[in-house]
Amino acid sequence: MARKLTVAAAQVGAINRDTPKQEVVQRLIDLLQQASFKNVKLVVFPEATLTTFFPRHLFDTQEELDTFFEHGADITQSTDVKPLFDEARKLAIDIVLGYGERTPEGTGYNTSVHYSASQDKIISKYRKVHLPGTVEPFEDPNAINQLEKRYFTPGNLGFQAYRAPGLVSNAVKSASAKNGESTVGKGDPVLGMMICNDRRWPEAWRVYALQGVELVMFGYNTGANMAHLWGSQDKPMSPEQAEQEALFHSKLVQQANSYMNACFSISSARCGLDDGKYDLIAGSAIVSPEGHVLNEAKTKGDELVVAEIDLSDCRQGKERTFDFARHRRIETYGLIPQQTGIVEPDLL
Ligand code: CDV
Repeated sequence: MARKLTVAAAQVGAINRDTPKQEVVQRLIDLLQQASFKNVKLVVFPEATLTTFFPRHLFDTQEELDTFFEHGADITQSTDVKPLFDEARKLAIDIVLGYGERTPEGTGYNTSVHYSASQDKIISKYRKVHLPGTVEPFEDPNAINQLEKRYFTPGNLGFQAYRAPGLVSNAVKSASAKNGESTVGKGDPVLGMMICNDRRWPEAWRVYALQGVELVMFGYNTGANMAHLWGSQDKPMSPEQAEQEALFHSKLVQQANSYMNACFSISSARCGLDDGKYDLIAGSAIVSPEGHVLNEAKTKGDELVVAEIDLSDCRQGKERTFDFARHRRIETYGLIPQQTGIVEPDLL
């Protein structure tokens, strides 16, 4: 049974430190309107979409830092961002949006939400688990910092898959399921959100895949040249080589994990040259469960990347190549939940 829908990554180009949120939100609305012309039902925006990627900066005051976060329990009511949710409702498009969340208790999270247009509410929230970078800035004043461990607390919501209503036609609902008949692969889409660095960790994908995930969605801010954070100090690369390498790894993890977990994926980049000097890779892409790139960004600016996907294409991988129930051998995977770092075998 075909379960088709048209989806998009809304890639967002340069945002400077002093760019007002209202200006960014207007750009996001423009992308949503383009999506509407192409009959898109679900749009994925990047990680921390609303501002420049602020964890690269050290702030003098908490007050200034707090301007980069959304406050309050419900982002759909946030004054600056409400027009985006209003437009999504009007156009009947679901959106996945990344932002800095400051909870009423004062905790900072790197967060993503799924707003359902048919329900007119947030139906799922994810808080980034794998926070890269450092707490303290690098000593080298020319280094580009990644202070996520300073500004955010690791996500406390786990990798919770969920279903989104109103995206595919003829979805089987619990009330209409016939007794004794399998409903696997027939209901509303099974979705999962991640954020940026999470995409490099196979455990995150596998936890979703164990819940039957059919589409994984994530935004990212990936530096094009982060010499202090990754790569070899002994084998320095040119900025061009470093960007190619970063793009290669981004595609590699998306394609490989989509294939190994038999799911579609949508990645959405915050990209371009922030403040004329902080370079972020582009490369937003929609990938199939067989690991093929269905469509990808051609620019390093605001761009909508669209593809029609058929969720029934996940069945081959889930029922044959990666039929977990028949082929996984959990009695041999004990180290995964027991150990964080590497323990080598004893020396000979
Ligand atoms: N925002 C990120 O999580 N960025 C990381 C970089 C800094 C390692 C990433 O995985 O792309």
